[in-house]
Amino acid sequence: MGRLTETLTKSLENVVGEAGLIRDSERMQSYLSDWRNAYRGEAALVVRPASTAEVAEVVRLCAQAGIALVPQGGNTGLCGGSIPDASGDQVVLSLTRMTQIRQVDPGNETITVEAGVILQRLQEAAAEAGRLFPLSLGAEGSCTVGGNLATNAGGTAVLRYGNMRDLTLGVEVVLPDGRIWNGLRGLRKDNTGYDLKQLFIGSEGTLGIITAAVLKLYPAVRSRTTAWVALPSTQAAVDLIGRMRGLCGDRLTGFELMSRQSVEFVLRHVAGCNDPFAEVHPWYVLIELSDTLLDAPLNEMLENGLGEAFEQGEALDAVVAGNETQVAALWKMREGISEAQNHEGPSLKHDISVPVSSIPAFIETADQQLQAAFPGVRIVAYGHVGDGNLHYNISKPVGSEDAPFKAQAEAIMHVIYDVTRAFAGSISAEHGLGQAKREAARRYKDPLDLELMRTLKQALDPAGLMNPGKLL
Ligand code: FAD
Ligand code: 2HG
Ligand code: ZN
Repeated sequence: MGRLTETLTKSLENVVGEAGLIRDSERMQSYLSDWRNAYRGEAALVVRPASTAEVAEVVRLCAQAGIALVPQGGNTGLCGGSIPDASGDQVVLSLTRMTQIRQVDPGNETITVEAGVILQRLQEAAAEAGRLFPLSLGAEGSCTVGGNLATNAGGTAVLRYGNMRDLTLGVEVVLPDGRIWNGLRGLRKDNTGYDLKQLFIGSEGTLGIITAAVLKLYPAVRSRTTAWVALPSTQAAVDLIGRMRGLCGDRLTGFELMSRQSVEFVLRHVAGCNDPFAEVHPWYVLIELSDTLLDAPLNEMLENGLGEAFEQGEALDAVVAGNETQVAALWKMREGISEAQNHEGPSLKHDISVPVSSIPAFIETADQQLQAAFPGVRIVAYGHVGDGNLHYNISKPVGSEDAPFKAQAEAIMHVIYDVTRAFAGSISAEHGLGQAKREAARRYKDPLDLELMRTLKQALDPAGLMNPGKLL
């Protein structure tokens, strides 16, 4: 790897202007660690190009000099993928100045946006056009389209609309040598060979810099109903989602599972959250139904489904939000878990997926093995039931110190990932591998998967300058 020289810095400044370069150590800090402070690195420079042409020129100049680049969007990723290493030789390439909404095409039901557009801004732009962009996740006020694409983000509406891969028709990418690949096609049918865009989606910045994308739009939602339901078990959650799907079909747009431990953390740490029930229950789900029709009879459907669930013993208690404020309050309890867990000391995150039907057995097995091997650790299990995606996170035992708990992190991870493997699951459902799970992937992924991935990496980035040390 090369090192940044004063001459190259000057050349980069000529490309991006003074506003596009950060050299000052204090101003650089927010680009060098993630929001949890779980990962920290150093950088020679932060470059913030404002157009695809500028990105291409920055990449070309760095490639010539052998300088490694770390693409970064909103820096909300949970696996340290956007954080440079400790060498201080890497350059952070931030896309946050690329914020144009290039085109809204209602006839084609598409929107073309640049990589630095914040997800929430994209949702708003879709709404302004009378449409829905359905990707939704807790970090939507800060994460960017480029980061969503590079991690193939999921979130809370995947059961109805799919993840970022499913929502994308085309991408524009600056390749590791600085050439611009224009894959910005808004086509739903295109069988002219390999689907190249899919290579870049989920590649976590290791194959090129995504600069723009053509994304699918959906009809706007005009009716919505949201409920918070207490359940006796995780099997009840699996039964209930099947029941609600049978009754409501695609109107089921959210089904989020939370353990009591997760909810307790939120009640303790997130201002304005209150338990809707007087009694304590072991599990909860947040159910959302939505429809494009105004005044769709969603409450009736929900009540029918819940009525059956109460009869079958699947549900123990339920509240239905009566207005938008109550809807927001219920979602805040769900979306607040990640932040709340930070207040309980270091959290070990395991973003796993198993077949939906295996969720109860997975949780039972992992709980038993963990409690036997690491007595007192607190299991914070929650997630997106419809996708089989659990955030099976762990907090340290009450009253214990951080250091001995952190020392057990790898052993805890192996217990959880061994159980995940036993249920034919994935060790990263939606957050990616980044630097956090690179080693785990070597242990848990098929060696041939890894070999094929290395072949692609070698073909596209032979010098290894795109986000080295991440994913592979
Ligand atoms: P960053 O964190 O900046 O980068 C993430 C990765 O993408 C890095 O490897 C980086 O190098 C690469 N990258 C970024 N931009 C580009 C680009 N333009 N070209 C190439 N590579 C690039 N994720 C989910 O899937 N579902 C959730 O429900 C969810 N909830 C979250 C809740 C909270 C509170 C938080 C903090 C995070 C959550 N996430 C969730 C994590 C999620 O991955 C990110 O929020 C988001 O997708 C990353 O976007 P970003 O712009 O912040 O990317
Ligand atoms: C969520 O679903 C996110 O809330 C974050 O994916 C999960 O913090 C986590 O572990
Ligand atoms: Zn999630």
